Amino acid sequence: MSSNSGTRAWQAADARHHIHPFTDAAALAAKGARVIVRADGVWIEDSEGHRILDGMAGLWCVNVGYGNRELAEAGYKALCELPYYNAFFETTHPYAAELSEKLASITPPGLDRVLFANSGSEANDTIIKLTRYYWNLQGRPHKKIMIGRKLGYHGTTLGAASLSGLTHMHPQWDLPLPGFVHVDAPYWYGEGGDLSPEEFGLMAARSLEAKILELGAQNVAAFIGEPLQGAGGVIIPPNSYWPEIQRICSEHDVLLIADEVICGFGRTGKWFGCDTFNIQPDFMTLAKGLSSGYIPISALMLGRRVGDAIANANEELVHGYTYSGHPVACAVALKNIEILQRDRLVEKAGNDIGPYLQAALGGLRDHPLVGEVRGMGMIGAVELVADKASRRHFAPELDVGMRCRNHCFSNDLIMRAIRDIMVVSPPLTIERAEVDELVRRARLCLDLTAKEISGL
Ligand code: PXG
Repeated sequence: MSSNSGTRAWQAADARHHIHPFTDAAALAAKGARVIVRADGVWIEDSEGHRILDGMAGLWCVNVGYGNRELAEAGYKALCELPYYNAFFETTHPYAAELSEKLASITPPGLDRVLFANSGSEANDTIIKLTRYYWNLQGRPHKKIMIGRKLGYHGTTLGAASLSGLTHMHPQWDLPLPGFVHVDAPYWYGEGGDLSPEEFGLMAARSLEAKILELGAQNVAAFIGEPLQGAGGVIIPPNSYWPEIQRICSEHDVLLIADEVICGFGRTGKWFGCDTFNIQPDFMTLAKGLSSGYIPISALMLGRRVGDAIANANEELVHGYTYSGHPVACAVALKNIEILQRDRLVEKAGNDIGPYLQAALGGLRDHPLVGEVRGMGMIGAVELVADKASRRHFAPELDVGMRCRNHCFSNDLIMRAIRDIMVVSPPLTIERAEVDELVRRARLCLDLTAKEISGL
């Protein structure tokens, strides 16, 4: 699959018929989308034969890297044996039963029950429903308000987008829905001013307490947060933040939801962000790394109090998707977890390739555009600023991050630009030489960006 005429035909078909996610359709149609035809390891290849270093593991999801035959074979075997069956009417299948048990064993203690869905958005939507149901079961039907955070990302269904605090996600759809509010993010580099990170972390956490008191704890159902915020700009909370959030949720009887869609399955250097930050949640959202993105599947883990309440409700749970716990998806997820365990990929993210990646990215600190390099495990961010000392950003209309991203794209490197924050989140299987190459290309693109903006 590599030819110029093929490229043009695919681009034309795509431009005419395919509406892309998070994309200005007309602008892309005028340019033509880059056609990705295959992938292996940390490399993707386009229809013109360019090999591109994928510093983002797709959309933060291909944790075991591309081209893993074992995952392909696990999916194929399940497709042959049991291509479909469901768990609606008194049936189950080995794949869902085994994956449920496996997830209960690898997630933190207490998270022993699971529901399956097909995407992070669906899983978070399901959590909104179960949160409502839980408080109804407790005889406290007024506890319904959901609190998310500014710069939080939880998906794009009506409910998940309402939880999200990236404000550009709301106006097109008249969101957020009633009953969804947002509090401060622990974004010290951008908003911490003269406070120390620890002071700022406490302050950001206490914006949750202030909001609960303002709304009345009797009306607040749950707080949702990503252990570290991914799509909001790789915001790593100061150490003071999560213990204070945990105290506040517990004191005010507010359920705590950890959205692990990006953090889960080794990304932060431990199995879950909750392990890294020592969080004890009532719900945990899993997707992406659960199957390394090879097939759509998501899961939500229930902590003891919600799990017990729902499992012992003695009535039908009126919820489910045709593809909840799809056998092929469960088979791939099971094999994926087996590979992560067998090849010690999470441990390596924590104490081998992860620290190597962080040190290599840290080498970019001396670049004139770079205000901060931060990261942990296999996630990293390079924040570009106009002035290092005062942490002053460029004017948003200069689109410095997008300019840098475009240079990366032209130089066969995928980095994600979030505002002026350049993000990497490569497969956990990336090798040291590939990390070096990633950082070499990143520096080149930072140079090109600096040159471009100096001419503006
Ligand atoms: N929660 C978190 C923390 C996420 O990062 C979702 C939920 C939603 O998952 P689904 O499977 O419904 O997409 C996500 C997804 C980006 C980007 O460019 C990030 C995500 C998805 C697409 C793009 O940063 N995160």
